[in-house]
Amino acid sequence: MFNNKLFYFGATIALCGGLTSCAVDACSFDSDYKKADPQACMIPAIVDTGLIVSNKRISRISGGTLAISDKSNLGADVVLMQAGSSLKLGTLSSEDGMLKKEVSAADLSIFTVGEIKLELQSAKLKRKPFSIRLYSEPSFPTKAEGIDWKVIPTTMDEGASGLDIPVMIGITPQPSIAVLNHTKIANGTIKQTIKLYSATPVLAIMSDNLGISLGEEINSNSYTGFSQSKSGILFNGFDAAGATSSVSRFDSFMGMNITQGKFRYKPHRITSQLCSDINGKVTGAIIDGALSFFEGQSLDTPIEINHGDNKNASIATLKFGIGDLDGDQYPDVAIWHKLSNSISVYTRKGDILEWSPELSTKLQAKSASVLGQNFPTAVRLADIDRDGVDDIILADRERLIILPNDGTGDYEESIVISAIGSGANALGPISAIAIGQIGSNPKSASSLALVSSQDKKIAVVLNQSTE
Ligand SMILES: [Ca+2]
Ligand SMILES: [Ca+2]
Repeated sequence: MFNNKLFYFGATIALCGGLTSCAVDACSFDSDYKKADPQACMIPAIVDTGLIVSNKRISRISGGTLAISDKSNLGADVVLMQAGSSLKLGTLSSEDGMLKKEVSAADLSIFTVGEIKLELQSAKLKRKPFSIRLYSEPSFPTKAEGIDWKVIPTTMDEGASGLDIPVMIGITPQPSIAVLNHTKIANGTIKQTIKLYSATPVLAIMSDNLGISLGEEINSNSYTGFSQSKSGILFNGFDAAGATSSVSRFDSFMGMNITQGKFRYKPHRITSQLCSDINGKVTGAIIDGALSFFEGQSLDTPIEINHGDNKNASIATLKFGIGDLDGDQYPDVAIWHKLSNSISVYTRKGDILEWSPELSTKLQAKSASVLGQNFPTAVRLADIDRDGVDDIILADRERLIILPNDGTGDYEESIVISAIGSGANALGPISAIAIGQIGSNPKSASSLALVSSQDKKIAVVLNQSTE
């Protein structure tokens, strides 16, 4: 065979020898070359484009359209599958291998939100199933007079010379909403108070301010910061009767220097933000102005961070969120970069957190375009549409912005709520966001609790999406 090729190659060159111009065609190298049969000389034009699916997400509430194409699998059946349930969408055209199918919410009712597989059956060429995410879009009331959300003005603490300033907010598993307030008192120092608002039923909190006094708080549980539990964000508390080493980890908040009871808050480190993923595997904190990440929910074991070729990286960032953005069950980190006003993603590679170009490129562009000239005041990650991967939730002055994530680094849509409330009932610039389940409906999707430090108000925004 090899000799054959050489022979034909040699013959062609020889024939060309005396001419001024001579094309050596590709067939010259083929042992099956037959001058009498030019058709046989053509290189087979099979270009396998693979299985192409138009979108990676489809709404469980409103359905959508899926366009599927596979030129190598004409006539194959297209089936959606999830844990024993399957739905045949149709058959790829025997002419062009395409199928366009409108899928209704009723069609999708056999599936639950999360990952489903799109498979080809009776296919000539075997394909890896294509992963689609079924989501349930959040549904927020848009009118201020809507009964499901309300702005709550925070109250003045007894003995304080200044107003309470809410700085952090969390949703506890009970569920209730916890707000960390800073209050200036007479001698000029800052003390930490905590108010808990019962959230069941939500309307009840609006009229009853269930503030807990500082004394009560110290005698039972004290809270030092925010972390997250399986049910949402909560203050990371410690029991006053059984102090653990974790107490000294959160030396001070926002410049506080306080000594209370037998616990000493050391002033040498200022932790202004604290947040972990929902399972407590990674914690991020801004300590003395620098962002650091740690193993677990303590601040003992730092995780090295590698910015790689991320041109947007800046260490001066003050906003970040932790969650699972690619669905591998391991927490990823989203960091806002001040220089480019964009957000990028870092994933765990062994012992370090490494910049992920795959998960960052489109998000950097999307976040920069949606933010425009405004810097975000809060960045959080949570699965607001329950498709199994966390979404990016941002505040940018009065705006609440949700960037639904498809798990592969693409962010096609964005949900922008231009303001929470209006007139006297407006929340004002949002300074902190908490996401978790609120309300009595266990099927309800995650809701939002928002703080405006500037306006000294908090707001509860119920997500009414129940699939
Ligand atoms: Ca992950
Ligand atoms: Ca999601």
